[in-house]
Amino acid sequence: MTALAPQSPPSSPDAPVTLPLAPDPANGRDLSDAEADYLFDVQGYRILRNVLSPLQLEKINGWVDRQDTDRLESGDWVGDVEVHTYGSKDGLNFQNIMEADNPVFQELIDQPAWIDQVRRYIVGDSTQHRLSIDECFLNLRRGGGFIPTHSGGDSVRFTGLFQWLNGKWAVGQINILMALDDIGPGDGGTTLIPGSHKQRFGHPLATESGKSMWDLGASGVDTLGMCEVNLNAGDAVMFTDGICHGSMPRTNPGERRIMVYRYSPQLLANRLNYIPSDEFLARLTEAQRAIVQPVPPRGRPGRTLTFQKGSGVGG
Ligand SMILES: O=C(O)CCC(=O)C(=O)O
Ligand SMILES: [Fe+2]
Repeated sequence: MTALAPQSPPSSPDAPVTLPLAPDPANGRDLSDAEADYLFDVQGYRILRNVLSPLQLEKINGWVDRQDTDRLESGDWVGDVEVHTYGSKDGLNFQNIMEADNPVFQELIDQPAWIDQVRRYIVGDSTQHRLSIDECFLNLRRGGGFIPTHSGGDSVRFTGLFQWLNGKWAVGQINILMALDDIGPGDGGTTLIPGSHKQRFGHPLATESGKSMWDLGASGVDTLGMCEVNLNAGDAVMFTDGICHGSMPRTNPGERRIMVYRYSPQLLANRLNYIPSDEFLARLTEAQRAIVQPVPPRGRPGRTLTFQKGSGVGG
């Protein structure tokens, strides 16, 4: 990993580097919109502090504490929330977490702390495009676990689209990754390479081996240029899905708890295609329903849907 000023010098060229909790180029003052846009454009991420209140954290962690996480496995359901994993090491995901039986998960669909920023970069003031939730999950990760490095500007993925076109933003996906407890050294923090949503070359390790960083199982430690994002409980990192990112391995005892709400224009199909339940739709506000189901499904009246266990869910 490489060092980011003004961090203390790493002990070796490969020593992990930690991104500042709140990048502070303005020396404590709030950034103007132009400054914030500039940094988001060139860096591809933004740290959002205290976006979850202590009460929201308590409700979310309380929900997790009530789950039998030692016994649950991929393919199980907790109400309308599906237990899932993207691979053996990335831990347990509670997918479609917005339907979990506590209103806090619903509240976060249009959480004021981030929704306007997200909307602005993805759909702006367009009357044609609508904002939608692409995926939302809560992730638990224990000893040795990490998510391999993935994404980067060299790969063609619509979720990685990041453009300023004809005077407007056109961003394909923005992730809000929230820390549910403090995430520091050894906790398996998210890692990213600032600016790599614009990279033109694949990662050298992948190019040399002819395999993707994901298939190589490269963690943040193995990925040149990675920086570790340390967060306090309630903070979030907002990033374009086009940035090259992954995580450090979890080496501390216990588990890392995070949640990710991903937003996209509605033209990008919902990643795992959970169909919102009628009960859930009924309790959403109009603004939330517009994000959860921007275009209601159409079909012959009376037709019913058949769901297939496990289909389409995987890394
Ligand atoms: O688990 C992490 O820290 C990163 C998750 C991730 O890759 C994502 O949210 O896109
Ligand atoms: Fe990712």
